[in-house]
Amino acid sequence: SVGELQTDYDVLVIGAGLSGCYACHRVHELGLSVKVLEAGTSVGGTWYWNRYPGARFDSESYTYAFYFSKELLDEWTWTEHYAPQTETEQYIRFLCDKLKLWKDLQFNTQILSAHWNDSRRQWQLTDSNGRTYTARWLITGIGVLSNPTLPNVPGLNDFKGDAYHTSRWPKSEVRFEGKRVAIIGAGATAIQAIPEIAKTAQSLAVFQRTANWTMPLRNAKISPAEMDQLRKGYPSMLEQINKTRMGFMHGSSTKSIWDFTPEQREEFWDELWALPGFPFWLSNYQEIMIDEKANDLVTEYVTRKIKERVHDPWTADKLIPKNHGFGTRRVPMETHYYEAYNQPNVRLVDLLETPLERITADGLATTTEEMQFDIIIYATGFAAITGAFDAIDFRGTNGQSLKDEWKAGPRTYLGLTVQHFPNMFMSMGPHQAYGNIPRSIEYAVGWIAESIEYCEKHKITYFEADQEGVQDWTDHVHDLGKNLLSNKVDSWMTGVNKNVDGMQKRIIARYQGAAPDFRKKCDEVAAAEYQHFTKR
Ligand code: NA7
Repeated sequence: SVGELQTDYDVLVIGAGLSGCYACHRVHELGLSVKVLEAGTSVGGTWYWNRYPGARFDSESYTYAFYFSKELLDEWTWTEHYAPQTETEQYIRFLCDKLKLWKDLQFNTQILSAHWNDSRRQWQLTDSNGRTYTARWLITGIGVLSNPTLPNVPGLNDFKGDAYHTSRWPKSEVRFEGKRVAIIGAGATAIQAIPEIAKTAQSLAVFQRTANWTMPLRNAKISPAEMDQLRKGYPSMLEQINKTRMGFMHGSSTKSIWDFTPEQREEFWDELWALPGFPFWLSNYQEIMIDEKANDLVTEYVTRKIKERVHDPWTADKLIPKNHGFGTRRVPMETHYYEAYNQPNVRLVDLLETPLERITADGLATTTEEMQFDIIIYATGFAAITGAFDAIDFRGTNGQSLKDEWKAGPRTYLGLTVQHFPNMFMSMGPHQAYGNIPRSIEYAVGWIAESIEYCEKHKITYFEADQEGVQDWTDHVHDLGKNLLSNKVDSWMTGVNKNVDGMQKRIIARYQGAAPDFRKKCDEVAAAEYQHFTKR
């Protein structure tokens, strides 16, 4: 019988980031065998790859982490309110030590394909060296922003200097002293990196296509006494996080912008602006993400903030986004970003006016200028969300490819499973609640582990989302996104990447309801013995 067919492992996990590490732990608790296959040389995922200067959390460290173990919470110390990449990478290594995960993590293993074998009811994965791995269950922990992309211009291989994508940053230190540096991109990554690079580079030219709205991060060190207080506060923090829409401490406001005078609004915005982190975006008036008139008002407020800080009027004007309102794309957090443009060694180039034409042997060329550089940094982002899946040849029942299945946009059941892909679960796949990603991962992986436990207990060897479940969920996710201004703008959040064929059109890639509603729905499905799953 099917049950007697051997597999290498009970469970295979792709990716050793936060998802993969926690999945490994949960599978250990089930007493099943597991292997986590990771392309990098060690753990960390996003926090392994993105080691560019200035890389750090935009979310409070103590909320952007796991909460499942009191011991881990008690023993880990954060030293900054918004942890730098190095500290987060250490945190993930600490998890692996404490949870004894290392023996089941396999590095330098890039998975190229994952094929379902219907008659054997198992997954077979193949890595870039042709090695294969089989398991009855597959969990993907391949990330949301993990498949980096470069500009689609000619000459990328011609450049003789050093070139780096920010998410493929070398482990050895990159020094900028005496160097002419170019950075392409103006997203969250570039906005963190630019002020850091500007400190030492001989010159830094920023090549910006679309400007982004930002907010001040206002990072600070955490003293040991403060960390003690934070630790005592974990239970109430968790309670608060579990209530909010995005899984952060900052809840949505119930205030209507139209109930207040311009002076009162100004006062409210000044208060929010003075707070560290996300509140100005997440706790603003309830209409700002759905009503263009309300959005125009807040956009005007942030415009003034930029003008106050950038000395050169031409540069200030270029740093003000023209084609989208505040908050309709992911809002990067900044530290001395605008001040960097006041330094004599920093120059902004507007690629909307003079587009990038090609990379050359000694620099790059726009439509009007050829420039020489020693280092080119690509802060050009990712084939986001579905892009991580596109990088692996997933084949389900009847050899069905996942790329084809999602040709017109992702179709999932609960963002956790896909029809025609039995026994496969996604942590942070499309149509999941994002926001506070570690909190979402903790929930998703928990749900997945419980599903596998249920199947094992009931001798279910085939577990597949059905057509109706997928249709209803996909419709529901689309409905939730209907009125949001963010869905009318090109960004990674709407699945657009102009460098990639097939990613030119906006899609609904994320669940945009409230995180507590998402969890409630998934809990209900599980409680109803996995409604809309085919179980054999
Ligand atoms: P993003 O936010 O996707 O930003 C990528 C940036 O690169 C963005 O400014 C792009 O401009 C720019 N880009 C991409 N391709 C080109 C070309 N060909 N020419 C010029 N400029 C280009 O990625 P990040 O890494 O900054 O941040 C990712 C997320 O990580 C972030 O939102 C946080 O959630 C954490 P465009 O906007 O397309 O005009």
